[in-house]
Amino acid sequence: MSRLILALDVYERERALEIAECTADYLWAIKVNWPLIIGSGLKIITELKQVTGLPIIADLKLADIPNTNRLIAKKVFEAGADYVIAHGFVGRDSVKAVMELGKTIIVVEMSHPGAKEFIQPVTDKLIEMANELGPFGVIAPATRPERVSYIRSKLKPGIKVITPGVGAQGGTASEVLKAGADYIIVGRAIYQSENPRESARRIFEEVEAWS
Ligand code: BMP
Repeated sequence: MSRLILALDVYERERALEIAECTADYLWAIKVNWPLIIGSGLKIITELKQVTGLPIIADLKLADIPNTNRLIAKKVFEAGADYVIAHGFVGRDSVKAVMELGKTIIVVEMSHPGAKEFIQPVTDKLIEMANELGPFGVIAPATRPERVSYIRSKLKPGIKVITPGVGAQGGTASEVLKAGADYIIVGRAIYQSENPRESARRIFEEVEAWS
C-alpha cells in the first residue's frame, strides 16, 4: 500500500478530478483543504471518492469550540471524508467533539518556519493529548526530520505520523521516512508539475525504496 498523500490544493473541480484520476495509482489518500472546498464545494469530497476510490482526508484544521467543531465535522464526514484534521491547541474538548464523529488527525507541529513561534513550544503537550485520546494520527513537519524523530519517539505506537512539507517546502521523502514518518503529504511538487502522474510515480518509488 502506498504511503503517499496528495494535497490537492487547486480551486477548480475539473482540474482536481483530472489530477486525482491520473495520480490515484500511486496514492494512499487524497487530502482536501479549504482552497478546493471553497472553489468546488463540499461535494468534491464525494466526487473524488467516487472517481478514485481512495480515502479522503478533510484538512480543515478545525480550531473552534466543541459545538462548532462538531457542526462542521458532521457535514464533512457525511460528505464522505474518512479523516478530519483538527488543531489540538484549542483543547481536549474541541478535539474530542471531532473524534466522536470519526477518524481524526491532530496537528502537533506544523511545517512552516512560523510554527516555531507558537506551536513548537507546545508540541510536547499536544503529543501528550494525542497519547491520551488515541487519534488515527498526528501531523508533524517533514521540513524538520529531527522533530519527526522526536515526535515519533514520544508518541504511542499505533498513532500514525503524517508529514507535510515534502517538495515545495524543502523536505525530502527519504529523510522524513527515515525519521519515522508513516505517510508523506505532497502538494505542489505533484499538482504544479508538467506531468503530475510522472511526479507522483517518482515520489511513490522513493517512498517504496524506504518501505
Ligand atoms: P505543499 O506540498 O504544496 O507544500 O502542500 C502541503 C500541504 O500540507 C498543504 O495542503 C498545506 O496546507 C498542508 N500542511 C502543511 O504544509 N504543513 C502543516 O504543518 C500542515 C499542513 O496541513
